[in-house]
Amino acid sequence: MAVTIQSIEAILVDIPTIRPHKLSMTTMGVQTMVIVRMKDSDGLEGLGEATTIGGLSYGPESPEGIKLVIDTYLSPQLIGQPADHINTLRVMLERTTRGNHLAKSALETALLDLRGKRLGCSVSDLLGGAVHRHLPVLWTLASGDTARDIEEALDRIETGRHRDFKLKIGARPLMEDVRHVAAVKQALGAEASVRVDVNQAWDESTAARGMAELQAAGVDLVEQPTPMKDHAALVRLSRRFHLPILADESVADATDLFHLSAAGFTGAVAMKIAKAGGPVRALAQATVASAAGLGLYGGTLLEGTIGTAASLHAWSTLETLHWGTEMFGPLLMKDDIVVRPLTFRDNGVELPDGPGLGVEIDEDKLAAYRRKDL
Ligand code: MUC
Ligand code: MG
Repeated sequence: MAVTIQSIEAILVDIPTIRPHKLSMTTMGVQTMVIVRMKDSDGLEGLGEATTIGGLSYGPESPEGIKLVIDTYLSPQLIGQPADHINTLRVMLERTTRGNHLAKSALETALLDLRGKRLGCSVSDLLGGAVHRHLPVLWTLASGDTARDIEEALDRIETGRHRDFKLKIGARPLMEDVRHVAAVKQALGAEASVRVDVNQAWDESTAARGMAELQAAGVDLVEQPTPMKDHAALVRLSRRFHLPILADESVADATDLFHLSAAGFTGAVAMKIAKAGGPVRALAQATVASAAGLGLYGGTLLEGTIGTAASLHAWSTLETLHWGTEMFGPLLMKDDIVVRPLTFRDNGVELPDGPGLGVEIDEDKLAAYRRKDL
């Protein structure tokens, strides 16, 4: 008899960050994870996770909304269905429920974890097999203070934790941001790659000036300088400067990327399992990027260990990640809810061993950090 989905629980978990994380749209002091626990009729459990950044400041899905959508709309469709039919279940949810990609990503992750555990293989095996078992990981500097950012970066370089850095800018006046970035780049030297993420904060003319200044300061990559829907601005900027652009909010899935590329965009794309609605559709974006000659980057919505592991299993199946990854989410949080945290070393992270995601919940930690009133 087919193994069916028996129960799905969506749990809100709040963990403070190690320091305030300042982005152009908000400052985070805590990260909220929606942890999905999906049980099948044999009692096996699959884990999934959805996060966003600063409640609703990043996009239209909030942690509380994700839990509500899973509990009220998505779980009732999945309960009783064969747990192994992952593609069929994805198609079904796409037909019945628009958007809600973060919630769908958490559920697809749990289905993949469950299937991997059943077959005794890892999620990357389910996706065709890992090409790499160690993936590069950068660190995001976002304390809001230049001296503190430099100190933090030098510590990460010295300990072999990270060698590449992404600076969050866009909240301050342009030239203040440029001076901040130039000072960090100068302090870190030629060996360290310094990139910036503007999170849509600039209009096109500010972006043009900013890119000229950042190019001169030795920055390697500018992420999402202009508003997500303004594809034309991204195309024009990418053709005007040799400093490459990383498209993030503008490209949720393969279709977005196809349109951006067909319009003449050159540069790279930040894949995120959350934006795409799960690991499988995130990898479809990689196929479009490769065909279009765009660079690949493994992106995060600052997930904890479960969502980070799911992303790593997906990115590990790709031959080349031109700009590496930013899968540092667990390191931004003060604590973890898993038994064995990921191993970060040599400017990167190890792909966890299976079965499934290779991640196990620490029940005491989960009980301590789960939100009590929901
Ligand atoms: C984003 O916009 O890229 C990734 C790293 C970080 O600090 O924020 C995220 C989201
Ligand atoms: Mg970004």
